Amino acid sequence: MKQIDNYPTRINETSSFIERKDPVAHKKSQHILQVHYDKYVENGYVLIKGFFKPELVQKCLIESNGDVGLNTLEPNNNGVKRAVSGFHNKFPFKDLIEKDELIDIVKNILGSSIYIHQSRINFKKSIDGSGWHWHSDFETWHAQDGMPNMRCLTAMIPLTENNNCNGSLMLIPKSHKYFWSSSKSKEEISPEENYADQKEGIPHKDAIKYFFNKSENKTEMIVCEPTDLVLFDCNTIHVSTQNLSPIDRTNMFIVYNSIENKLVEPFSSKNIRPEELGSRKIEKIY
Ligand SMILES: O=C(O)CCC(=O)C(=O)O
Repeated sequence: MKQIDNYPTRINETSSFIERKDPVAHKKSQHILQVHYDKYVENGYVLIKGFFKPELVQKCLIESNGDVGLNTLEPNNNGVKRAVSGFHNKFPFKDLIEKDELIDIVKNILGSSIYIHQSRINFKKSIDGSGWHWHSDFETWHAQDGMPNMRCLTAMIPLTENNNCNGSLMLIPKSHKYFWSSSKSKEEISPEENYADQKEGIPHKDAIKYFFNKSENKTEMIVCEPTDLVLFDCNTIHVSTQNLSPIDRTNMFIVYNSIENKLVEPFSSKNIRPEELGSRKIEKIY
């Protein structure tokens, strides 16, 4: 039976907005404060200070420099490593990713058992590390990976300081409530190319203005430090600019998906992306 496409994208000649059809959260875990849960539901993200032990975060930072997964290079051919993905079964990363309280929070928000759709570290090297344009992760995961619905979230775990000048993540509060359906691309772009340097699924200026207006013209830069945790919904619109500071900025991103939202055929792509970018094997269910 063909899966219903609740969020068609990269199919039509023009772009449009679609109201979100899925709940943002199902339940509050005992391990998250009410104020944090409410912020997550209302804004589509929340910053929780001091969630992890510094020693473990430091260990992950050190290990991230080794050969831990599928490497992606910066798009400008400078040979600099942009990201690595697919390391969630390896130590010491596994210890952060499987922290009981985190798993419980995510399972309650997503309202089911969960598995890891993607694990990645973005290196954002000093000066050489480029950024990511405005996008909703779900738009890509739906189009290219066949993720049916918005029942997925990302835990961002800063391994270094994220400050005002090293390309910290910026999000548009409340943008998770609407899906921006992208117009069809005029040229064929491979999934690998689009991952290293996103060209498809980037909302145009007027779409960004629309999201701004819905959020009372706000964006929020997430200034945070190692030991903090940022949770953001799969459809929250975000951007991340180049790191022009003299110090590298390294962040880990763990994408948890509901077991009731497993990948099907991509909704708008002929190719299946590598296992490291969109897991189909599901080695472990939490
Ligand atoms: O590294 C960052 O700050 C965010 C990158 C991003 O937007 C993404 O990987 O989807």
